[in-house]
Amino acid sequence: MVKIRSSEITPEHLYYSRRDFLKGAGILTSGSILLAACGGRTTPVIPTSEDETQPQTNITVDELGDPLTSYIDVTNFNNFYEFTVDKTGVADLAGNFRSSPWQVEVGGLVHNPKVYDIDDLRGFMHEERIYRMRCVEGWSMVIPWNGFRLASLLADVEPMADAKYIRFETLYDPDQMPGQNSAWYTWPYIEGLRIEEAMNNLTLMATGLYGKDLLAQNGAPIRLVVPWKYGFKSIKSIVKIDLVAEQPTSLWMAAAPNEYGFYANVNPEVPHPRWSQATERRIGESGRRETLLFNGYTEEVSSLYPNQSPSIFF
Ligand SMILES: Nc1nc2c(c(=O)[nH]1)N[C@H]1C(S)=C(S)[C@@H](COP(=O)(O)O)O[C@H]1N2
Ligand SMILES: [Mo]
Repeated sequence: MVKIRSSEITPEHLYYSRRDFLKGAGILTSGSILLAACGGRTTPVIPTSEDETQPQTNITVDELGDPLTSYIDVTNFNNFYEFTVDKTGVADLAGNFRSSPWQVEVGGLVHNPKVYDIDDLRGFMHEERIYRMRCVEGWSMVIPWNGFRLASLLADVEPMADAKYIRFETLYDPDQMPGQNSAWYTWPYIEGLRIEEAMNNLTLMATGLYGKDLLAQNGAPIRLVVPWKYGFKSIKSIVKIDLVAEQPTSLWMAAAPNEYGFYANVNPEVPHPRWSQATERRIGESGRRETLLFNGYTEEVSSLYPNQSPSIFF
């Protein structure tokens, strides 16, 4: 059950640069600006039925001993702006989302471009991975994902030598995703990784959680999970993956270039321009926890960033 006060959460979208504000204000009434600014407010979620098909996992804690976040919370407290900026309203609005049939087109600078049916992707070796997820807003969860390594998919398409980055794209379908009518953002949602980050053992393409197929609110049928970076990098409901030579511009970089950079590696000592990142609220717990460098995955990822320059924390 999510019990969390709005004062503990800092919505990602609250303020914009003057340029973006003017762009939005030309289209929206002042009333809707106010509404958007309240979008991060949260109310307790009441499960609608006892019949939540029981999630399956034998694991109860992560490698640090932190308990898993409940299935109810993982599936009812979400950031998915294609539906709504209200975290407790995503599950309901995503209820009729069609995640099948689904294809993922993988191309760009590869020798072997392919269009995968989602069932083809189920053929990649699936594993269970328990990861902490730290949202840039200052809340976090521990989630048992099911998925396969992005490295396996990349090996299948054979990146060319000049492929330096990967660009991911979410479905664009405003009829199903009403939030995509919002003029505040440049849809579709885009994210990117450096190729070495994509190849890292931790980088997962998730198709399920708690042993069940992903629900729409968590990014069905397939999403990225990059646990050492802020949650917004873990793009949902992916339809297109391109290997590219230049660093992609993400939706968040375009929306608020002073606030969200390309790397977004978790670091408690580097505040967001509008709030501290030193602590976080673990959903389901009271009080706050200290945020860990690289979200606790330093050992696994530090070789990616040999000189730890400040730019990798923005
Ligand atoms: N396409 C898309 N992917 C997205 C988002 C989004 O709004 N759209 N939100 C991101 C943010 S800010 C977070 S914290 C995580 C939340 O994932 P969850 O709802 O499955 O916990 O998804 C990320 N992926
Ligand atoms: Mo987030």
